[in-house]
Amino acid sequence: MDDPYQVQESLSKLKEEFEIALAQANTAGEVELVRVKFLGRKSPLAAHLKQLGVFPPDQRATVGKELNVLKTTFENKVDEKKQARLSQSVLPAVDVTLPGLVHPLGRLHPVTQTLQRLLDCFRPLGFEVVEGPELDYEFNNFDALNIPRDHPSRENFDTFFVDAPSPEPKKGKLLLRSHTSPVQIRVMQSRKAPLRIVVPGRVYRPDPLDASHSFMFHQVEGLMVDDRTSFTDLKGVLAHCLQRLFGPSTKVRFRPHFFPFTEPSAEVDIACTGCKGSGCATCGRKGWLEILGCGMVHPNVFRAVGYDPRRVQGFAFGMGVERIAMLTHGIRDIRLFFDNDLRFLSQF
Ligand code: 2U9
Repeated sequence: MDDPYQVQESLSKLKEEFEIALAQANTAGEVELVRVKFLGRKSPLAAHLKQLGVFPPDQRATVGKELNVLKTTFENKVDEKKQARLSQSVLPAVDVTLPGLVHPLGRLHPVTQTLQRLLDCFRPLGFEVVEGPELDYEFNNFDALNIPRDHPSRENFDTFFVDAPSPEPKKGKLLLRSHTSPVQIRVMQSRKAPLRIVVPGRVYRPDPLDASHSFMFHQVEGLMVDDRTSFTDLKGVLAHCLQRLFGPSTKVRFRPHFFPFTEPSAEVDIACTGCKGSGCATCGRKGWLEILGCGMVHPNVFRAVGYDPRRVQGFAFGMGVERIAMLTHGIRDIRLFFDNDLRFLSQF
């Protein structure tokens, strides 16, 4: 394009295009794009400036001047638009009379809440809270608890064995504990009597999943060992805690039962919280709800940990935390605890 008139025509078209593009640019980013398009290294204006040399010297000054005027015009208009956008984006004044933002608070899971309430019943009676590994040896989970390898009671504690070599083959295979009792075994192996401990934690059993069974659930177990500890102590401690949990007038009954690790053993019921004993759907018309199991520690358990059963006596108990949470809140399906649905969880 070596004709100054042609250049002038092209520049006035360019100016028109520039005006439209700048008017349509609404954000700082869009204004910057207009600047690059009309003033950048690859812009038509830059191309014209590069071609100035094709004009004879007398025309070159005129065309050059026109190009420079247009360049300055573009630059000024882009700057103006940028300034205007900056002054518009100043934050609006804060209305201090508006109510504050409410930040939603998290809460403890209903199983954790129940677990803490249970532990709080035993702490004031001198019971220390102890935790231990979820992965343990066959010896600690079964043998030390008077559940020998061929004993039919072992079938009640169906087990997840771990497919890995045992670091201590003398203690048997590795497994996911089926109750928290192996922790009490570990405590007795490492400490002398007297002992008062409560042991909370997850336990694992390969039960098919249904409304009342989960392959993982929580237990609280307890153990008291002293030179003289009686079934009366056991009844007193458990009745006190159950009445603290379910109300001072809650009726408690002990039914004879069998556990390999305690002798004598009992299951403990409370009068149904739904019907107060007259019979309803919650208690299956029995009037009573089974809450926990307990008994006097079997002499073989003391022998397995190196305690002398002629010198010490003890009681033990165990309960399922989900079961107690279900009874307390009238929850009919254990799976609700593990679905992590906030519509359920935020009710507690
Ligand atoms: C040691 C000695 C004895 C713990 C006990 C129970 C009775 C019991 C069940 C309740 C419902 C397990 O969660 S559940 O399925 N537990 O009935 N547990 S006595 O006895 C022990 C523990 C450790 C050294």
